[in-house]
Amino acid sequence: IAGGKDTKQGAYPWMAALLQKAFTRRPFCGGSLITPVHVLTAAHCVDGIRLDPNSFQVRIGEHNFDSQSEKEHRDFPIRQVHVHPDYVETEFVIYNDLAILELDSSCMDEPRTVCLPDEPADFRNREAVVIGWGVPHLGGEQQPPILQQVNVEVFPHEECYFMYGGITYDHICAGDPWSGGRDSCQGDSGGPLHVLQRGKWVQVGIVSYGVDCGKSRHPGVYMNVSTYLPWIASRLHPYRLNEG
Ligand code: 4AZ
Repeated sequence: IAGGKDTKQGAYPWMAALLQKAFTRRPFCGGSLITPVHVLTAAHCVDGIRLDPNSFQVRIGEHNFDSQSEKEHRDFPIRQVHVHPDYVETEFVIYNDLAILELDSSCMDEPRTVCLPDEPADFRNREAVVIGWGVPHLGGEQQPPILQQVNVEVFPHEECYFMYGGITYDHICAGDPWSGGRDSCQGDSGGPLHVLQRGKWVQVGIVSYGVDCGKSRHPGVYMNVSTYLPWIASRLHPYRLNEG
């Protein structure tokens, strides 16, 4: 996260950290709990792990990776990886960059899930929050131990298209419309972009890519959750979207 600040512990209980079992000190990607056993993330995060899901795990409830004291988190094995069938990376654009991980999560106590939009909607000009343990700048700097958050504005599709040719209505851009500075960055991929709507957090985007981080006129590119509701719902059986 560029230009962010520390989150409060427990503020985003649906935040998932994707971990290599061989290196659990920092996550390689984020994700979000959308049912008690399903994590929404980016396809480019997990495309490779389909080969060996046993060497990865999902951590829920982490806040500070460097703290020994607070042990609120739990790690879950991955039972199944569903990558969107039309996921593809071209030179300038990533299409359908989303995936769902099914967790092996018998008896998760009080799972807290994030809501998805009830129906397709346009969130242009809305203030949103993106969270993650990604780097603050591309190159050099390290991933922070504490989950970061930053406010970004959702761009109208036309403006996003103007800056990133090739994007579709399946993408949304979000960032600081004036000066840059506030953005997601490497390591935040797969994590949620959400808006507070009538007291509920609703996830509108999945961190996907961008040109650099926090550069003005180069907002972050997110997958537009709104346009994927049917596919997402189809992968959750027997669970349903926005239950509970
Ligand atoms: C990355 O490399 C990445 N500024 C993620 C998000 C953004 C840029 C790069 C958006 O994973």
